[in-house]
Parts: sequence; C-alpha cells; structure tokens
Amino acid sequence: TEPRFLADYRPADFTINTVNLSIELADTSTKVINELELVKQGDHQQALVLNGEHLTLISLVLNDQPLHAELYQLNDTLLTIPASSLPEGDSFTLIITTEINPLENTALEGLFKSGDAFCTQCEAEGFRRISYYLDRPDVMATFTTKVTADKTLYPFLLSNGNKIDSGDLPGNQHFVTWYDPFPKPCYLFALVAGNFDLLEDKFTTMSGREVALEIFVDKGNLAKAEHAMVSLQKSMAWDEQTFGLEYDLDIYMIVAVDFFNMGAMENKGLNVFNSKFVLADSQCATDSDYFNIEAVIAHEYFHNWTGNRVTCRDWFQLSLKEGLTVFRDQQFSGDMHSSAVTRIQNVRVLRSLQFAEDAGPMAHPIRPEKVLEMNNFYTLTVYEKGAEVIRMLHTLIGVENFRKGMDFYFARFDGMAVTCDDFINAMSDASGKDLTQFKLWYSQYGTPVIKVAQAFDAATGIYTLTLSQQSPVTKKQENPQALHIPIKIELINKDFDTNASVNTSNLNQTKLLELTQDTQTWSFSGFSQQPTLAMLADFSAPVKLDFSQDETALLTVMKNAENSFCRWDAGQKLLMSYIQHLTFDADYVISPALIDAINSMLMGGEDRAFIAEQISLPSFDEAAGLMIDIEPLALFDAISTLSLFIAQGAQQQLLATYQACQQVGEEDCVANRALKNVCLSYLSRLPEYQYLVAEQYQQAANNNDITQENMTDTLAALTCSAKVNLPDLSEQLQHFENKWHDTTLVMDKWFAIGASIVSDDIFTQLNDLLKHPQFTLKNPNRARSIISAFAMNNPKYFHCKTGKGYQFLAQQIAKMNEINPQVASRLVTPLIQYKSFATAHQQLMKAELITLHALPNLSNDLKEKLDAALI
Ligand code: DPP
Ligand code: ZN
Repeated sequence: TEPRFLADYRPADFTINTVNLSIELADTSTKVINELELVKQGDHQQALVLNGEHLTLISLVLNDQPLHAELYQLNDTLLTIPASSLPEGDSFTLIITTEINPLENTALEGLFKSGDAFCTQCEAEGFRRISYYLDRPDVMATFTTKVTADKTLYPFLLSNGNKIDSGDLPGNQHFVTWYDPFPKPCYLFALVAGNFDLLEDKFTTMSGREVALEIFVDKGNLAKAEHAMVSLQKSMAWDEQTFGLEYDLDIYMIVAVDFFNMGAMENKGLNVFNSKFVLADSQCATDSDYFNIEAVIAHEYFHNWTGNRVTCRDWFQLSLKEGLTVFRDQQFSGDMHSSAVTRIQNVRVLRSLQFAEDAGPMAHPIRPEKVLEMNNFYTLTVYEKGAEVIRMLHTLIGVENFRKGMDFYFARFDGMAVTCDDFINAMSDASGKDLTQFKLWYSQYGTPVIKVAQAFDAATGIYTLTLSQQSPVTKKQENPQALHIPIKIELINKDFDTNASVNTSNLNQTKLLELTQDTQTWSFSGFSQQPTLAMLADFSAPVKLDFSQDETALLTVMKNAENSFCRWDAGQKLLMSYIQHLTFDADYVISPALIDAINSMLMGGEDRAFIAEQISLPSFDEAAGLMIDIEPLALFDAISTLSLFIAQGAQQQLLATYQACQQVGEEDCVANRALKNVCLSYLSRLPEYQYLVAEQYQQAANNNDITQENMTDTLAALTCSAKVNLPDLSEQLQHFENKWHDTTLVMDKWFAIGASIVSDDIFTQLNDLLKHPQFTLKNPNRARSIISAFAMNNPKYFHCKTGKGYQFLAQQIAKMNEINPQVASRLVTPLIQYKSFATAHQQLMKAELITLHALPNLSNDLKEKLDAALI
C-alpha cells in the first residue's frame, strides 16, 4: 500500500445518491446485498473504482444485467469496472452481493461480533469491509437498510434513521427496515443486532419536537445506563442553548458494547459506544468514569452537527470535526462542572501526551498531509491540539463572533463535506478578522516554544515584555513561519497587600496579546514597581514556555493571580523545578518553603477539586515532556523523593484535610473525594499512616452497608497499595476479584492495578495476569488493561535497565498485530518516542522496534509508525 497525500485530493468521478442495503446476518456468512444509484460526475472515461476488503464477491448486476467476471477486475482492495463496461448514460444502478465473516473479524472494523451481538465500526474506512463502495467521506448518500436475523437471538435490529418497516419471516427470522433521510458518508453507517435491555426516555427540542431516546445495554445493566441518559439530555439542552443546534431525527439510539477499538462512534441516529463510556453506578464506577461518560456522550451527540450534518471532505480534514467537537465537549464539561478544574485536566493531557506526540517520529500538523493508514491519525494532535486551535480562535474573535461564525458555517455548509479552510473562512467572515496567518496552525506541526524576556524602568514606571516564538526546525519542516498566537497575560502589581480585603481586579491587569512575529515587544505603564508576570492565562495557546521565574515570583502568582489556571500552573512549575533538580542530583535539598506553600494550598479558600489539582505532582509523562535525554529511573526516583518530602513535611495538614474531606455529605462529594485521595496517596508513603489505606479499602469495598461502598475510594486505596506495594495488597486484590469477577468493566480496573504494582516481582505477576482465565487480547479494553496500564502507569519497571519492560510491551504488540492492528498500533506509542530518552534506554527500545519491524504480516498500521521511528 502506498501513502496518500492531501495535495492529491480530487473530487470523486462518481457519486452515490441512494444506497439500498439488505443484510442477512449469520455468524460466519453474512450476506450483504447493496443496491447503489450512481451518477457520473462530468464528462470523463474513468473507471468506477470501488473499495472493498475481506469480502467474498457473489455477484454484480449493472442496470439489471449481470456483469460477468471478464468485464471487471478484482483484487484484495479494489473492484474496478472500466468505462467500457459501464452503461452509456450518466446514472445507473449497481447491485453488489457479497458475503462476509463477522465472527472471524477480530480487527473490529466493519461488521463484527461483540459477545453475542453484531455491531459495526465504519470510521474511518471500515465500510469497505461490509460491501464494495466509494469509501470516502465526500460521497454522501441516503441509506435504506433492511436487517434480517434470527428472532430469538437478535430481537433488536437497529440501523441509522427511522424505522419504516418490520415483520416476521419463515424459519424464526425477522427483519426491520430503516431509512435515514440525511445524506451521509458511509463512515456514519451503523448496524446493531442483539438481545439487550433498553432504557427509554425522551427529549423535547426547543422547537417542541419530541425525540425518543433509547440506550441499549447488555441484559442486567439497565440501572447502569441512567447516568448516560441524563448526560444525553443535558448535552441536547446545552447545544440548543449554546449554539442553537437542535436534534433532527425522531429517535436517538446508543448501544453499549464490550468489544470496541475506540471510545465511541457518532453514527447518525445510532451511536455505538464502548461500554466503559456508558455503564456506571457508584458501586462500580469512579468519579472520573462518571465525568468521562458525560463527556463522551456529549462529544458523540455534538457530532450530529459538527461531523454529521457538516462532514469532512477527505480524511486529512479530520480535525474539522474532531478538534471542533472536542472543543465543544470541553466547554460543555466546564459548564456542567468546574471550568477551572476541567481546563487544568485538559491541559494535563495535552502536556503529558500530545506534546510528546508532537515531538516524536509520528508528529504531524492537526491537518496531516501524508497518510498511510488513516486509523493512525485519530491522534491527540488531531483531537486535543485541534481543540486548542479552535479555542485560540474563540479567544481571538470572542464568544459572540465565534457563535456568529458557527451560524455562518452551518448556513453555508449544511449537508456538505468541507475543509478546515472552509471553517476558518466562515469564522473570518463572521468576525471580520484576518485569519490568514492563523491557518498556519493547520499546516505546521510541533509545539512552539515562547521565550519570555522582561524589563522594568523604575524611572518611568514602564514595564516591557518581549516574546519570541520558535517552532521546531527539522527535515520535515525546514522553515517554519511565525504563528498567530493569542497570549493572555496577567500583570500582578507587587504593591498588592495580600492581607487587604480589596478586589484584586483593581490591581491586576489582564491583557490579550497577539503574537504574530518572530519577536515582539509590548510596553505597559503605570507601575511603581516591577509587576509579576502570570503567563498564559487559561493556557491561551498550546505552547511551551522558555521562562524561568524564581520562587518568589511563582509564589506571588500562586497567591495573587486572578486567573485560576495561572495560580495552578505556578504551583506546578515550582514542583517541576524540584523534580528537575532531583533528577540530576538525588541529594538536592528541597527548600522548606515548599512545605509552607503546600500547607497554605491545603488551608486555602479554593474549591477542593482545585486544591486536589494544585497539590498533585506533575505526572511522570508531564515531567518527561519538559526534559531531554531523560533518565527515566532518575526521574521516577525524583518524583518519589519529592512526594515523600511533601508527605513528611505536610503530614499534619494532609491528615487533617483527609479527615475533613471524610466528614462531608453528598454535597461536593466528588471534590471531597478527589482531595481526600490525593492526601491519601501522600500519607500512604509514611508507614505510620498506611493503616488509612486498609481502612479506606474496607469502608469503600467491604462495607456492611452496601450504599456506603464507592469505587472511587476503593480504587484510590488499591492504587496506593499497588504504588507502595503494601502488605495488604494481595489480600485486597483477592477480595476485589472475588467480588467483581462477573463485571467486565470492573475487572478491567483489577487487571490495570495488577499491572501497575511497583514490585521487583512485576514480570512474574504480569505473566500470571496474561494467563488469567478472563484475559483475552481480543477484547481491546481488556488488552489495554494490562498492556497500556503497565507501559503508562508503571514507569519504574517499564523503563527498567534490563529492557524487560520494553520487551514485554513488544511481545504483546507482536501478538496483537495478528489480532487487531489498530489496537496494536496504539500500543506502540511509548516505544516509538524512544529518542527523548537517554542513550542506554534508546538502544533497548530501538532493538524492540527493529524486532517488530521484521514481523511477518506486519500491518500497515504498525508499519507506518515503525518506518517513521526507525528512519
Ligand atoms: N469519531 C469518533 C469520535 O471521535 C471516533 N471514531 O467520536
Ligand atoms: Zn469525535
């Protein structure tokens, strides 16, 4: 297979107006009859070239005449009907009959079995595994889908749109026919068949239409769908209030399945979800599960407009729908909860994972230009950095112009497949702002570094700020241009008296600077002393800073910045500076001022969820993202040392806070648990407080009063036990397993804890986990629960000197390559980023990559990444 290039885009030679599908489901031999109405575009003599993979072609009928084998060509990926075999006129019908084998489809693309149910995943290019088709998003057709299956095994037969017919057939079969009036690309096609419990509700739209809401879950899970239903209703209301966007069909269905590569899929009218983003109750789901379910339900719902009604012209434009929809779901989450804490959590993901991707061998602009396997581009860059780019636009033009731009966008492009440029142009026209330079964010990759220099003239009271920007210069990007970067700053007046009860807003100046040159200078007057600079309020741009602020300045920002993000970030910088020192010098003496700072955060007036973020150390990945030639074990030890130092120094206040957070009732219980559990993770490092972990486990997981049980607290206790490898751990894990062995999603958590135990015995334990009767590589969640949990959450052993950690990962990837290439390819991420590590580690990681590269049957997915990594 050859790579494809954005620059090679050409409109399709043929379009499809209508699709009439009839799918007769059977485990190993599903029959698909696909009747297409095709229209030739313009005057040409091009062949009709349809995509198709893993299909058995039974017959072709062209304008009611059978098309014989000598009149077309077939290979593993394409069905080509030359112009000479096509009829005279511009439009014609083609009936394609194929057979497929869903049972053996372990790649989980196209039609596959998830447990006892049939389901589909077509984005990006899975429809070609169901039938021959023009599998590209700019070919949009209306679909009618008739699904036939055994009535007892598959009482529910679902597809996109509205149900228009149903009935019984001989041999205990039945059928349902669906019609979706909205033209769509085939990546939004979906089919589900199974025996489910159904949660029903409704939503009345702003124009008064009643929409039926249906959530399908495995039998016995009905109560666990309530939170998803409420989340859906909130999302529908929010999109009406915020963007005036109303739902358009009479029914909205969500199906939860256990076997799924991604989080969820926004198929028109029929979302298919990984069950981990649907099912929850307080006994078995954590607070972050609840949060994520709400966010993913919202994300997929928001796609109905940003993705479905207006879709992508080609897959290079993926961020058109994903960056925008992530931005929308982030705004929604911020409105539903604390916008400050939501923003902090989003930034943590960006800095720990996206920055690394943007500095690694698979780095690409949010609109990639070259793709071998599209599944490799559902990335943090396209999604999370894409959302940051939309957020910058929102910051630059303001909330009202942004809304106006969205209105323009839908007015112009509803029902069409468009580009990122089309979106930016709509925003530019709505706001009157020239966004030509801003568009460079779509074509340049890498995290820009902003260098900060300041000066103060005491005589004139003028403060001067000079900012320079630099994007990475590499062979792929020899001459990066200056980007248009919104930089929000706050200047904190040093005269400010912390004890005075005045409003800080009178004293701090907040500015939005637009950095458009390589270097730019701004002056601000009216200061009697040099103000303290708080950079990047709200994290206004996805950049790194080259700016060293001393402890005093950071403490001033922590105390006195109005912007909550800046207050948090200053604290993180302070913590990060200790981590950096300790990494290079294990004996570095940490200033006792840190303990005062931690104590004052704990006693400060901030919301408890915010304090939890303030006192949480930068993660291994966040810290690694700011370093070069990383010595992973030294970094791991540095974080542990700092953590122990804080535990020892602040133990009284940590204990007091832990206890105070336990005293509260239902109100703010999520924030209380968050803070309590950060305190517990510090205290668990000190032997005299380790009894708290055991106590919390008992309370939360083994309580006589079942309503007191709580998965957030259970998992927090287990995590402490695993990180410190406490003696109670094995008993707790045994109890947990006995209790939850029948609950798949909870067992995923159990496997993940098992893989993150910080113990010299970990490789034996990992092998035991792999042999566990409930372990299978065929279920992506389960596979990730051991493999990713180990690689991401157990840095001490993943990076161990022997190379065993890297070897473990590579061996699992090799197995997964045969089963599910998409999942295998995601697992390789920590290895391909080897160049950021110190030489000895680089060599060990690279050796594993070379072994993988030599695999027989190497999938395109892995090949693309390994080729990039091994250049
Ligand atoms: N389009 C899906 C999502 O991001 C992923 N395939 O929601
Ligand atoms: Zn999405």
